[in-house]
Amino acid sequence: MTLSLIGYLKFLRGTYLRDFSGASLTIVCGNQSADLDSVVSSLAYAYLNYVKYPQIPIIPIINIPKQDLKLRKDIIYVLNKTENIASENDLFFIEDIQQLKSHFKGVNIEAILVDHNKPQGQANDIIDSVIGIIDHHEDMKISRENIKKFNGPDIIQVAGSCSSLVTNYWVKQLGNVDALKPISELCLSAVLIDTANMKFKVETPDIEALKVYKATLPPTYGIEQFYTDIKKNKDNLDGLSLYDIVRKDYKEFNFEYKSKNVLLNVGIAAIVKPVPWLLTKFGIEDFQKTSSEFGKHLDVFIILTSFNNSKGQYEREFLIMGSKNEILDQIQDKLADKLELRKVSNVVPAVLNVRLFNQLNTKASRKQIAPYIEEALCS
Ligand SMILES: [Mn+2]
Repeated sequence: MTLSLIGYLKFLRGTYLRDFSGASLTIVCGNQSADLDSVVSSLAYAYLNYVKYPQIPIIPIINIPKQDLKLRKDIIYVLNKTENIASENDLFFIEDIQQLKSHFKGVNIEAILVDHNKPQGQANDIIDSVIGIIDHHEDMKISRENIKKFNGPDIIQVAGSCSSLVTNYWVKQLGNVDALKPISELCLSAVLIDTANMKFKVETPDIEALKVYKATLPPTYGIEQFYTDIKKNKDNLDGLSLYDIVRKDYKEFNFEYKSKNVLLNVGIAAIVKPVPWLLTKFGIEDFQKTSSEFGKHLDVFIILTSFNNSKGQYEREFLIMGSKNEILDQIQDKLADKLELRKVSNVVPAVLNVRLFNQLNTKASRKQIAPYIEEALCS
C-alpha cells in the first residue's frame, strides 16, 4: 500500500516523535512568506525522502505561526483538495519545532532549506546546521560545510517554482516518477500559481516537472480549472483586515547601509490587489494606522502589488515609505530604471507620506527586487 502524505504526517506526529530518542532531528523548512511554493516544496521533499529513506524521516516545517495559516486561503484549499489535509493540527509550524527542540533537550536541528538558502525568521534561532538547499532565489552564500558532510542537495537554479526543482531532484534520486503519484496534484498547484498557469516565468525545470505531473495524473485531469480555482482562493481577501493582508505574504530583510556597521530593517509585503483598491476598501485612516504599526520597527517598508487591471492586463505597483528620506531617495534612484518606475500622483493622499509608482517592468517580483535594494543600499 502506498503511504499518503496525510498518513506520513500522522506517522511523524504519532509513532515517530513519540518514540524519538536520537541526537538530531531533521527538518525541511520553507521560507518565511510561507507561500504555496514554500509549503508544497517542504511537504514534497519530506514525503519523497521518506519513500527513499524511510529510516530517516524528515519533518516538513511551515515557517510561520500556526494561527497565520488561515490567511493563506490558496494553501488551505489546495491541501484540503489534493491531500485531504483539513486541519492545521496535521501540519508542523515554527512553534512545533520550537517545542520539539526544548522537549528533546540538546537535540541538534539539522535543516534542508527549500525556497530560500539562508535560515529566515524564527527558524534562524532554531536551526543548528543546514545540510541541504534547493532554491530559486539569489545565492546568499552561506557555508556549505555541512551540506558536503551530509551529502545533501546543493541546488540553486533559476526556475519559476522551487517545487519544480524539488520534484526533479527526487525523480532523479528515485529513478522513476511512480512515487510522485500521491502528491503530483499537490506539486502541480505550486508550479501553476508561480507561473500563472505556465504562461509567465516558465523555465526548463518547470517544463520538466510538469511532464512528471502529467504522467502521474489521469489523462483527463483539468489543469486549467485547477489553476482557476487556486487563483480564486489566492485572490480572495474576504474577511481579512488590512493588517492581515499585509502580513499574509511578507518578508523582512537586514541590509547593510553603506558600511558593515549599519544594518537596516527592510520589510517587503506582496499584495494581490492595487493600492487604490486597498484605500477604497479600508480607508485612509486604516491604511495609515496599519502602515505605521507595521513600519514601527522598520527603516524601510515596501508594498509590492500585482494584479490584473480591468482590461485583464497584468500590472504591478511599487510603494515605499519610511522616516528617512535620504534612504528612500537612494532606493528610488537606484531602482527607477531597473523597475521602470513611473510616479503616480493624486491617488494616495499626501497625509500618508508614501511614494507610489507604477512598476512597468512587471517581470520583477520580490525575488529580484530584494537583491536590487540590498545593492542600492550598500553603495
Ligand atoms: Mn518560490
